[in-house]
Amino acid sequence: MTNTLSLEDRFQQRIDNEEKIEAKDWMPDGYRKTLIRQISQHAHSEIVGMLPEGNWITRAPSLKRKLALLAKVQDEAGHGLYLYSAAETLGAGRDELLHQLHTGKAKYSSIFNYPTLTWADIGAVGWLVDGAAIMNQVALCRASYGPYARAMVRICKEESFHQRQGYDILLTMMKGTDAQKKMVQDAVNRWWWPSLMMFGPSDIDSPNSAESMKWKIKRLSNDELRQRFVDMSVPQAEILGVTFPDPELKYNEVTGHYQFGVIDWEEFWRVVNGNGPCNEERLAARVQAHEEGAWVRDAALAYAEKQKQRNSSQVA
Ligand code: BYC
Repeated sequence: MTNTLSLEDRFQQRIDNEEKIEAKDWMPDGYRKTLIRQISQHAHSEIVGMLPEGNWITRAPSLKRKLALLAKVQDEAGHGLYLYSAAETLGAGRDELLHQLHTGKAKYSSIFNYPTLTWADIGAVGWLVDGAAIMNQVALCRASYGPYARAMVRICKEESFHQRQGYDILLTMMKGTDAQKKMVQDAVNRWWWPSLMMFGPSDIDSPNSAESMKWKIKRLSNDELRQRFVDMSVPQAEILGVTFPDPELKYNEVTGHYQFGVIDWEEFWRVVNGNGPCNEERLAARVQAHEEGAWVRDAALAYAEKQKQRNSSQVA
């Protein structure tokens, strides 16, 4: 029997059969474009995500806390690099992606446009922001595109350490003075809603979801992941002894889930569109770091050229 399936149908069949798609396989343009969009936004998020925490490395309260925070921030740089590499396998040049970030054309996670005001914010970021990131990224370990899925496995292992170091910071502070406990509650109040926004718009307002689910890039919808995150976080907050700033948050016996209040989507879009509390500051810091790092890139290129010349003269 001759195979009369179109390239698109055969591709979808591979996806439905849970086969991984690899860099050199045929793929529809839309699949490639969606992956480049999502992976590059994810890479940018890791890189910009270093800034709110980097701000506290010199002010960490002990040597151990400083080491853990340094390691976490370095991990995030590593995640950005794996993800830019995964985007490169799809034909997206790193220079072009960085140009889009530096000129404000590329999106990155809304969450990194909020300030880290106290040491408790570093705990809240680890617990809630990394917690939300893991919830989303564990599902991405099963994404249909091989290079992305494989990068996610290692990233998730590291994120899990990040979340625990954040929770540990908060647990320690909650055993401290009243002022420290107040600081923790204040940080949780400020990070809770932005963490829920990390999962993206509600499913009915999520234009990319239908195709991404069909292509098994996304396995769970924005709302499903957000609900799982709320269900996971409430018992953790109880152990910690903090509350979430949502009077409507309560357990629903019928659904078996915690129901929560309405997310301020106006705030979300304001931040996504460049008008959050720290958008300008974050972009300026990235551009400055890129410019100041030019000599490193030049030196690496000069070294690579030297190696190439040496190797070719040895062959000759
Ligand atoms: N912020 O159709 P939708 C980390 C955009 S870093 C900004 O649902 P999609 C960490 C979305 O891009 C964690 N924009 O989109 C690092 C789309 O715009 P475009 C970052 C957002 O892609 C350092 C439009 O809204 N994680 O872990 O199907 C320290 C409509 O949305 C956001 C990832 O990047 C947002 N929050 O679903 C600590 C995970 N949400 O592109 C921790 C990978 C939505 O059409 N990404 N938008 O112009 C994803 O899983 C998906 O891209 C999303 C959105 C679930 C985020």
